[in-house]
Amino acid sequence: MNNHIHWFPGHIAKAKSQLKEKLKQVDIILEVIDSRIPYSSSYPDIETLIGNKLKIILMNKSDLADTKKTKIWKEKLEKKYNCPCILTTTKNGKDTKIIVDKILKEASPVFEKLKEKGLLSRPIRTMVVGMPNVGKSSMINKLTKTSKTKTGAKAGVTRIQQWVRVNEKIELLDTPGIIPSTQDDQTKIVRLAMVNSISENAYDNEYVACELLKILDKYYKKETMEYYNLEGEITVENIAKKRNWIVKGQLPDVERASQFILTNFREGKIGNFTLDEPNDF
Ligand SMILES: Nc1nc2c(ncn2[C@@H]2O[C@H](COP(=O)(O)OP(=O)(O)OP(=O)(O)O)[C@@H](O)[C@H]2O)c(=O)[nH]1
Ligand SMILES: [Mg+2]
Repeated sequence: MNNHIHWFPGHIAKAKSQLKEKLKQVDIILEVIDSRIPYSSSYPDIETLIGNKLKIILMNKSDLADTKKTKIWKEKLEKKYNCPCILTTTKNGKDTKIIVDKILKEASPVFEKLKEKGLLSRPIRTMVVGMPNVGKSSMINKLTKTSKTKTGAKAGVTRIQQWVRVNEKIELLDTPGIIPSTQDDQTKIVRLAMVNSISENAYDNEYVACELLKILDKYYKKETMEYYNLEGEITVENIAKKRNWIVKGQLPDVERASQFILTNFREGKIGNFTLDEPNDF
């Protein structure tokens, strides 16, 4: 079977051109990435897209990631992009003050300049960008303490750009998740599929579940063996057999098991795991 994954729907192509148009109006970029795949969910060559705009990285879904590796990734990203990086989760509202303060601090030089020129002060305009499903809209709802933007557990929920106000000092622009149009780095795309950042129509569940199990076997063997109560190898077949999921011909129901494994991982049921190994990048 050809397992090459390619997903670049029309709404993403449109979102990218709209993002470039809006760039002139914004002072600072919040790039939201998924802490479980900090490398694979960072938009490659983001500078080409956003130019030299100020940037803050939010390593979101940190509640689902491996705390030790998250810390290493934070330092790596701060060094690489020369910008602040904040660990966040939208599961509580604890991070909102830190984010708001950081936006005010980072954007203050822009406003000092405007004041010097005698221009009227206006709210800081912040554009929230990132790959699909990383939690951009959820983060905006936390920051505004509302449900103004639509969220959902699949890729491509936000289809339009939308301005919302945090307070009299900050405005946020929610944007649809974007991915590059060329997807030569298949390791990256498969990892995006693992965390549900690309449409499930674009890949084969069994293939993605098998690739996920290879990573779990390498770095999180004990937790995975325990969660699935396995004695033998960590494979989709063995997980199906263990649960007595058998189809015609006494074969293990690999499709059912694959979906189950992906859901368990995405919900953090097996454990808090990071798939991009900091030392590999
Ligand atoms: N565990 C956990 N789940 C989160 C977090 N942030 C968002 N989610 C969940 O992730 C899913 C996607 O969230 P959205 O806010 O819709 O993501 P988005 O980046 O706006 O997605 P698109 O609009 O499709 O690009 C939802 O099911 C959220 O509940 C987080 O910090 N931790
Ligand atoms: Mg959204």
